[in-house]
Amino acid sequence: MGKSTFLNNLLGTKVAITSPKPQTTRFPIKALFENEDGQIIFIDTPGIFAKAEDSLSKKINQQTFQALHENVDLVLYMVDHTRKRDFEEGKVLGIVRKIEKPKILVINKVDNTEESYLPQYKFMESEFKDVFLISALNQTHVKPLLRRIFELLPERKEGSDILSETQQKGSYPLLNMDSYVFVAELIREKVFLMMGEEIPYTTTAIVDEITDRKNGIMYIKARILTTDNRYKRMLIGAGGRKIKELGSYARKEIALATGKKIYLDLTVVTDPHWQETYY
Ligand SMILES: Nc1nc2c(ncn2[C@@H]2O[C@H](COP(=O)(O)OP(=O)(O)O)[C@@H](O)[C@H]2O)c(=O)[nH]1
Ligand SMILES: [Mg+2]
Repeated sequence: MGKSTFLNNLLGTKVAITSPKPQTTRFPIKALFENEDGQIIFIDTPGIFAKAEDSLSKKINQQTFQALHENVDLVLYMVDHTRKRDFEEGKVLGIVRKIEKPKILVINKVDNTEESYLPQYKFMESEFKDVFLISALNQTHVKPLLRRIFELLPERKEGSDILSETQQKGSYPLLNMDSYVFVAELIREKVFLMMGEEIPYTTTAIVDEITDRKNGIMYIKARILTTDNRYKRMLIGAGGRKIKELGSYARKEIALATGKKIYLDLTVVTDPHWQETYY
């Protein structure tokens, strides 16, 4: 799709994890964009689950819906022309239609011309006054889109601090995640990137400890939770190779993000109820 990629590349720093698998994002992510024209708080949302049967999908849908109806001034509706329009896409359009705020249709992945279902999205162009064809990956046409966003956003009076209106748990530009959650997200991303189709959806990551040690090393203790011993075995891999690889990939990125040397103590735990406990 590209929502999280769009936000990361616009900010020039990673705030949201991304992967080729659908439903990578699990909760709305708030981040602050600033340039000479002003400030924008972006909310990156998960996609909508058409069939929300398990408790996690239900919670994700509920939070996404809530985020869209919270004090939002403008909606960017992003579609991926390389994917066939399906039932889920129809459901999202239904939700977007009901929001009485300025809306921009953003057709993403114009860099990919190999596979296109663009004709299936054409009918939307008459519904949206503003349509932008962009590449979130290459930042193509992102500048004019940004200019239009600034035009459509209501102007706040000078001195009114938009940041005070939002929860501030994270550090700039990430507004609603502390370092524990952000590091857990980076670990979860590696599971999405390195494991097969099924496993990412059976897992989450929890960070239990982040300590700056005297020797300059940042010690991080984290767990990957999965619902079944079968998945646990796959996450650990033969001779512990998979978890080692996962940990090393995550560690490198955390080191890059923090500028510190990282010791990552990562274990895999079976917990069939993590969906209820942690989401
Ligand atoms: N070719 C291409 N791939 C993209 C583009 N934007 C995102 N992607 C890829 O699409 C996949 C899903 O992106 P992601 O940002 O996680 O989508 P989200 O689920 O909407 O947040 C990732 O593998 C991205 O690298 C783009 O403009 N062009
Ligand atoms: Mg996402």
